[in-house]
Amino acid sequence: MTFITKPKFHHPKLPTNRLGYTRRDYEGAVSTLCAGCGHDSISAAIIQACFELDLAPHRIAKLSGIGCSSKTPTYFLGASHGFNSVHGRMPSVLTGANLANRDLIYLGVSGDGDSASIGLGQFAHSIRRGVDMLYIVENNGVYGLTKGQFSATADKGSLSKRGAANHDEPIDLASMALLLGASFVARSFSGDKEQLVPLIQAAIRHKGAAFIDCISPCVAFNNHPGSTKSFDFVREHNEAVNRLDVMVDHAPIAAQYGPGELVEVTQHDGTVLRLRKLDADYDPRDRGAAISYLQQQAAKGEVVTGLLYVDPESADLHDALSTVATPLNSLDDAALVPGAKALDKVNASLR
Ligand SMILES: Cc1ncc(C[n+]2csc(CCOP(=O)(O)OP(=O)(O)O)c2C)c(N)n1
Ligand code: SF4
Ligand SMILES: [Mg+2]
Repeated sequence: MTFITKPKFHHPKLPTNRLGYTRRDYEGAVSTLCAGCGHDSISAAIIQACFELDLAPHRIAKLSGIGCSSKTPTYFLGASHGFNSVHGRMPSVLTGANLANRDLIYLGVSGDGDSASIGLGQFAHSIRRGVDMLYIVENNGVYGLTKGQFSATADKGSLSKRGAANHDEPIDLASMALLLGASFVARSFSGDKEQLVPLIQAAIRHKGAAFIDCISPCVAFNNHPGSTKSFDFVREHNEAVNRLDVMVDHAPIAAQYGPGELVEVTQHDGTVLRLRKLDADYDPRDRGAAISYLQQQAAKGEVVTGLLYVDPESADLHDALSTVATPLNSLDDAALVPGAKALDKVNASLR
């Protein structure tokens, strides 16, 4: 993969976070994506979210598949662990890494082709198993990297750049994630950083499978009239159900939002999600209602965004499997080779 390294110098007065890092310390190589690609805005949102959460870059592992979206981990968190896997196979690689070392923060970055087309099975199983991760799909409705074929998230009737209509029903990944049992589900838009940054922060602090479907227009192949994944279409049909402030242990990361009823949800690690309701009837703690709301609004051509669902009592795959708390590479010989007596005991318990 080609990339251009960014010069490391920066202004000595750049603000630092509680770890002493500047925002620049969370950047990666210079992006080689098309100018204006939505994916670059998502990279910028991830950089801001991690800087503000005071995360040590070496504590994060970013994994991806293949596609323009899957290239983006090269452009953020240059000092973090990274693994660029095979098309559609990121979820199983992430699951394996997470099982081997639960001490890292896992960030899965994928595209709509990568997750809804070739990787649909992998997406589904990582979500239903409750792998502790933020899984983000940079959803542009096309295979950008291979020059604009419809992906499985393209809306029925949506037009390609050359005017051909898509005849297939779309897969709505947010609805699927809800059906599959994800304990955190959100949808956002690459052009709305105010909404996206706190959603990323809340998802990172969430325990279990957190999924964000982020509409991210492809300016080269899917930003024309007739596309339902263009900047203009999403701006005109964006219906945000709530706005979010994330309060971590030390101080609130506050955003400026208009009036509305406030709801507070405390997550497993003490993070408080302060939600300002924009739709008075929407309750993000009701999975069934979220699923039907998404379907109703999709039928009207609306793109519902915001925190769609959160389970504050969430559990993850390690809880289900009762795995050892220590990362496997830190276990000593006594733990790894407990001896014949321990083996006999295990065998006896299985008879
Ligand atoms: C096994 C396999 N099949 C097909 C391809 C070709 N291929 C590369 S990227 C891609 C689609 C990428 O689309 P998406 O995941 O939506 O990412 P985008 O480029 O739109 O961000 C395809 C079909 C491949 N690399 N490997
Ligand atoms: S082809 Fe589309 S998805 Fe790929 S970099 Fe260009 S604008 Fe982005
Ligand atoms: Mg795509």
